Parts: sequence; structure tokens; C-alpha cells
Amino acid sequence: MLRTSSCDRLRLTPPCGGTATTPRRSESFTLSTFRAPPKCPGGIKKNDELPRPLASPSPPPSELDLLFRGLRAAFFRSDHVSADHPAAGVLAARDSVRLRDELIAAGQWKAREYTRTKLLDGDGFMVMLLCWAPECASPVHAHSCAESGIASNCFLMVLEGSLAETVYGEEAILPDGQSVDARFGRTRIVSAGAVAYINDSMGIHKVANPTNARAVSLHVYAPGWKRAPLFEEMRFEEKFPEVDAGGAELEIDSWGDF
Ligand code: 2CO
Ligand code: FE2
Repeated sequence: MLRTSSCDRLRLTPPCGGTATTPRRSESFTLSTFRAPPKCPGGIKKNDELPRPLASPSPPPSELDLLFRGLRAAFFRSDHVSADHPAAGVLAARDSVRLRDELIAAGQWKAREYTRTKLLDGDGFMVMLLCWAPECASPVHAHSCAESGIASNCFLMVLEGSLAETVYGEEAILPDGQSVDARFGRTRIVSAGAVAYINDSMGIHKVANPTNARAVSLHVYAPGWKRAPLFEEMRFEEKFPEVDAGGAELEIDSWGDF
């Protein structure tokens, strides 16, 4: 004689509207048999019970996570770095305001100086956060390692405020090789959200925060370096003074006589 167990009497209610059947006695270890509900031709209706997710969904990635992932992929794809390297697109695609909000607590501030905080030492690149006090400037510098001489590349994205970048070409470098003639500098403003790029074949530069508000920027160096070569900026009296050749003054009328 078969005994009736409590299991035999259980009727389980399966999820999603399936029907549970009372197990036959021969299926003594099967509590119930789940029959899938018929496919719903009209799709999910308002009152249909949706399957509950097993775990709460993970939060969306931060802007910084997306940046780091993108940069890792970009430098994995290509180690031939130029202004057109995929890293430039990765930076430009990020939301500078969100990045600023996420990073601002990591920054350090010093009166009349800029500070540098390393955010990531990647494979073939390095990411730094720079915090610029009002009216401060970097020295003129190259982007290569002063110790190894290995040339680097610099992508710069302004996250807050604006920076003035002054670039010096080869013509600006004085014969001592360690100073530049400030009169040859070409300055442009890089505003929040914009990305700039430089390597030593384009020139050397200095970057300043000429405003009375703070500025924040994110820098990607590829490859990273510890110490960059610095240059002194030589200021001469005037910008390209007119040469006084001496001699008598020329009359306007006299031009036609030559
Ligand atoms: N390269 C400078 C530095 O890391 C900042 S200027 O932007 O390249 O200090
Ligand atoms: Fe620089």
C-alpha cells in the first residue's frame, strides 16, 4: 500500500501562469510537473506577471569607467600615437561636465600653482588630473622623458574653466637649447570640453590658467613619463622691434626715384 505524504498533497503555483498538476503517486519524488503556459499571441499584457530579476541591475558605468575602458581599447588597438589616434575620439566622446563632477574630489589645490594627480597607469599611457589655481602657468616644457629621451604624446581635455596654451616651434628655441624666445610663442585658448594634442614634432608648450577662476584638465600621456625637459622663457623688450637702419629719412616722394 502506498502512503500519502504531505508532498503528494502540495500544489505548487508556478510562475508565469503555468499550471501545476497534482503528482501521480508513481511520481513520488516529483512535487509537481510544470506545463509551460501557451505563448501569448498579443505579447505581454498589462496584468501579466513579469519574471522577477534574480539580482538588482548593476549601476550604469561612470564617465571615468567609460573613459578608462575606451582608452585601454584605443591603446591596445594602436600604439602608433598621433592627433588622429583613437584616444582622441575616446576623450572627445566623454561628457566633460560629468567627468569634472566625478573627479573634482580627487584633485588637489595649491595657491598660485597647478597640481598633478595620477589617475591611471595604463599599458602604454598614463592619465593625470591637473588642477590649476587662478593665474598660474606651467613652465615651457617638451613631452618626452627627460631621463630616457623617449618621445611622448599629450592629449589634453579641459573639464572646467579655460586654459591658454602657448606653443613654441623650433624657431623659438635659442642656441643654448634650453630656452625659448617668448616673442615666437603662439597662444590659443582651450575651453571646457575641448581636446588639444601636442607632441615634440609640433613644438613645445606652456599651459596657463590666465583667468581668476580655477581650471581643471585631464591629460593622457602616451607613453607616460616621470620628468619632462623644461625650458626657460626669455622675454625681450619688444615684439620684433623695427630695425633702425640709420641714415637720412626717406621722403615719400623719393620712392619713385629707385
Ligand atoms: N604637461 C604638463 C604637465 O604634465 C601640463 S601641460 O599639458 O600638457 O605638467
Ligand atoms: Fe604639457
